[in-house]
Amino acid sequence: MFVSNFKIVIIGESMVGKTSILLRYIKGKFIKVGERTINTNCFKKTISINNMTFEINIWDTAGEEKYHAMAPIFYRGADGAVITFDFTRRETFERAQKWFEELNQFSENNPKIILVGNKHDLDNKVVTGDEARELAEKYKAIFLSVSALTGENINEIFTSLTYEIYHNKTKKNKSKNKNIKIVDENNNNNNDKKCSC
Ligand SMILES: Nc1nc2c(ncn2[C@@H]2O[C@H](COP(=O)(O)OP(=O)(O)OP(=O)(O)O)[C@@H](O)[C@H]2O)c(=O)[nH]1
Ligand SMILES: [Mg+2]
Repeated sequence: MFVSNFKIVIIGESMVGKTSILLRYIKGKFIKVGERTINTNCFKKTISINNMTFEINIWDTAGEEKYHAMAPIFYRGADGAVITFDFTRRETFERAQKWFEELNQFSENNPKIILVGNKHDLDNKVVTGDEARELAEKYKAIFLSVSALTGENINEIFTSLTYEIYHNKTKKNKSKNKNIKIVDENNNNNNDKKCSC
């Protein structure tokens, strides 16, 4: 049964790995990104939850500061957001707090937010999971450590967020849906569809 279209935006500082995360999710493998994002990329993916099908449109934004003025345009209508930082660059984590504030200020949908620490595969981490979790809790968000390189928790970003958006929209009591089953249709033919942004 077709239920809804959700818009999800991926935001965060330049080079934290936003495009790599999206490509890992859509293509199922790590693709070395040769260039910084200038225009927004948008991909469509289908996720099934029990008998319901959700189409998620994922918007990858440019992290470079010079494109920042455009950001609120992309927040518009977002049902969910992935705020990304790089475990090996502290300033990207400190900037994450500002992304939370900005989302609250500019997005009218009260989007569900997931905080993602990327490059968890690297040894030279300068941010701990505990402090990231604390920041996420402050904004009632989920936190996940991920790696676009190894694939760690990449599918979970989007399945968890879709699950949260669904509950946010239906306002159903979570306890009623304890047995909810999320099927990430990675192997079907829905991958790699460009959406209309
Ligand atoms: N070790 C490691 N490197 C990664 C990972 N994810 C991305 N990278 C590398 O980090 C660099 C930046 O990745 P991008 O995906 O282009 O970053 P971005 O956030 O999209 O950058 P902008 O488009 O400028 O906003 C690239 O060299 C990637 O190969 C990861 O999980 N682990
Ligand atoms: Mg990019």
